Amino acid sequence: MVMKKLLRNAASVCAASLICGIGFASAAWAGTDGLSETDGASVRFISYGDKFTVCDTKRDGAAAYNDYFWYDNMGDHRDVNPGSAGSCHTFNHDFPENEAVSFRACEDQPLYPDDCDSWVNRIA
Ligand SMILES: [Ca+2]
Repeated sequence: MVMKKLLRNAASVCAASLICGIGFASAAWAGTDGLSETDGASVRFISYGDKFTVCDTKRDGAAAYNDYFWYDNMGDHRDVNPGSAGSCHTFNHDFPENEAVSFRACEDQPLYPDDCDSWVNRIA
């Protein structure tokens, strides 16, 4: 968490000057971004800030959600897009630095098993 704050500060210094180049690049954190998509839902993970953006991509009456876990021993968690088709909602988290995060885009099917993509594994 502290490291991310430092990097955010470093990024804003970089934005304001041209001096940062190599120093900032070598200090880059190890987080990796990712995308999971299924018919009717998409989830994008941005490791910088630990954000999930959950989009409902189909007008079918089924809600889109992000099914995710990380190693907090609390099992699966859900970020449910509260909007309707065409909407996206971003959820902010604060995972430990360099923690493995697994997630998948899902569609909440009232009458059938939920339609989920396969798991995507990334680094927070
Ligand atoms: Ca939908």
